[in-house]
Amino acid sequence: MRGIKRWSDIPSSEITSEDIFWSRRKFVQAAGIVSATSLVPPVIGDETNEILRYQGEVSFSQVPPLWLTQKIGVARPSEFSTKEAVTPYNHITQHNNFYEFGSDKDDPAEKAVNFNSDPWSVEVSGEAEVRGRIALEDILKNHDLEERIYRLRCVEAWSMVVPWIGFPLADLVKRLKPTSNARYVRFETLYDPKQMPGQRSMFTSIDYPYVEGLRIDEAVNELAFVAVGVYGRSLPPQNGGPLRLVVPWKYGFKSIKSIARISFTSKRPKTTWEKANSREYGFYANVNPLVDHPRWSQATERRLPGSLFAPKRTETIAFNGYGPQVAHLYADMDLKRYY
Ligand SMILES: Nc1nc2c(c(=O)[nH]1)N[C@H]1C(S)=C(S)[C@@H](COP(=O)(O)O)O[C@H]1N2
Ligand SMILES: [Mo]
Repeated sequence: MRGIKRWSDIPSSEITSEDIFWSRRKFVQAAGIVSATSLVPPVIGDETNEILRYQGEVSFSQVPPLWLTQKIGVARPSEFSTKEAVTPYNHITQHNNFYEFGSDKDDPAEKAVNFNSDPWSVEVSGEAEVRGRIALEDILKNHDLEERIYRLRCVEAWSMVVPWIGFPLADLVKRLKPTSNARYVRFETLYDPKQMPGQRSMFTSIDYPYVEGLRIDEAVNELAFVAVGVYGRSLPPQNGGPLRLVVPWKYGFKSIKSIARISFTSKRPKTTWEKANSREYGFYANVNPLVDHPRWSQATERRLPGSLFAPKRTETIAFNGYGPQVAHLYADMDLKRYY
């Protein structure tokens, strides 16, 4: 295991200590809270003790179970969080890719409002000592939750900064005890056409259930994360509630939502986007400004939110800026070939 590192990956020209202070403070004010702590600027470069919370109104037909709300409520900040300004809650929850609920960015928020994910369980199979169906509560009871503010870079060349709540994927993988034959972890999204209109559509461009996968060494990297919340709340269905993957150094499509199955395999799983178009989407999908998508450049990205008249275009960084933590995983690979 490598030691915990502090963040120093953000070009200092892009963010000032004042930005950090005002982004947190504006957030707290917008939420209508005036607490003593909100008036005290955090010591820059130090961890603040509070996680970001969205206090505005949200309405979903499903109220998260109390134990989950309580568990999320005691999440702690993480050293791995970026200090960049976070994307507002409304953008994170209303600009989504979740083809099971439609292919327009505003489809998931609209069509997943009634998604019922309680009770939820995950079926574990394959090359692991622990197999079978595990209830969400049993998955979570062994893990303390933390907030990880990560950049999310979509292959479509937009990006956001998201305050996820969850726990390291490595801790779950270790608990499931993969055998020595396990070289990959395969994830599958729920298949439930009654609840997911995209799975009933005749015009779908991808196969369901949605499948993703990681090499085991990628899966146990300290940055690979399982999210169950965002902005101090449980994860809304459009963001992949109740349980999703977050792999911040890879294009967003690797961060599979609403996981219902996990299996350990000796062979590389066939993943959804690679199956749909292997020339455009690879298994690795590491963020890489030097390898363009066949139909567009990956050298820059549009940071959300931005307006048509004032788009925030920034340079895309290799491994989405997480190179110090993950570049060693690909040291002997030709990343132009294994895109
Ligand atoms: N099951 C499933 N997972 C998915 C997707 C999807 O369509 N279905 N879209 C992916 C893509 S392309 C991106 S960019 C992210 C978006 O996550 P967000 O909506 O929480 O920002 O989810 C990923 N996970
Ligand atoms: Mo994406």
